[in-house]
Amino acid sequence: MYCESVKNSTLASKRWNSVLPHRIVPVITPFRANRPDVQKLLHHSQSLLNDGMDYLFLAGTTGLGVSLSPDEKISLLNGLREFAPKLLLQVGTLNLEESMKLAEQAKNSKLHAIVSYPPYFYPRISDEWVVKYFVTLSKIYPLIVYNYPLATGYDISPAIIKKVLQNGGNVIGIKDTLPDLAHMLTFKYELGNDFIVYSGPDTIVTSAVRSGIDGCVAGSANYVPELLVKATDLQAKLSESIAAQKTIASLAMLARKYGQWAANYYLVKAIRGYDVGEPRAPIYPLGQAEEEKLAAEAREIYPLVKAK
Ligand code: ELE
Repeated sequence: MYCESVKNSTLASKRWNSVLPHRIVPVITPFRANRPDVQKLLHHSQSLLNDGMDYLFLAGTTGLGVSLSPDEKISLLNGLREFAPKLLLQVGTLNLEESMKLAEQAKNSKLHAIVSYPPYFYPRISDEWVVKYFVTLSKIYPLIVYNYPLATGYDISPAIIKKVLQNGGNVIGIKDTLPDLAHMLTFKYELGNDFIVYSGPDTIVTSAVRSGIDGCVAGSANYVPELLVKATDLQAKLSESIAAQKTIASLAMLARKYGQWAANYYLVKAIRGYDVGEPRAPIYPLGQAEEEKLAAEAREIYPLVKAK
């Protein structure tokens, strides 16, 4: 039953022909004067696809998706229409009707798949409600569950996914953002090899793909996609992949030091040499001095960083 739903899904049927692992970038949403700048998004997205990314994940955590209105999310989709088969959209919100509309929009736009957090913020919600939520959304369009317990307060287990599938839901995979490879592998072991598992943390991409995880969704791909490709290249020498992984981890740690959700924007500018606007409050832009210090520190870690 579950295998059938996986095989019938858009993502899975493409997956049979596409080369694993998948490199997915949770794209930054560029803002200008507090509004999404779709032109900058388009330029950044094209550039990331050119540099080896297989899919673009819109309105995720790095994309500051939870602070976007439904219309703004749709404006991102419309701006990137030409890449529809390569797009994933985060549709999870605290308003189910709104999430369902986004899922419908994803379906109409023929996106690759939708992605969703569980209902977040409310402590102690029952598994039954989480199951209902995912069943509802995945009946509209094939769904990848986004597990990020640090942010949502809720850890998704293989048992929850099984219940969604038993209730007619079409969950085709999970994006697991926990620095815990064993947790990711449990989904593979319990749901079978056809169930897609993507690794979320930037710091373990090489270990993840070398262990049979299907791909990575890495925020650092916004500024070093070439390193994500190297770190996840199963044909590369392991020592080369590990070296790329170490640099990614150092840059991701540097981003955390400055506040990663804002720092990501400035790392794109410092490393890739073009402007992706700025974040939106409550994620605040870095000041000029901080931006320069971040760029200098990034240059120490990754000498290819473009001098301004
Ligand atoms: C990762 C986050 C998590 C990527 C998104 C993503 O941004 O939507 O620092 O490991 O918690 O889940 O970047 O970052 P860390 O999917």
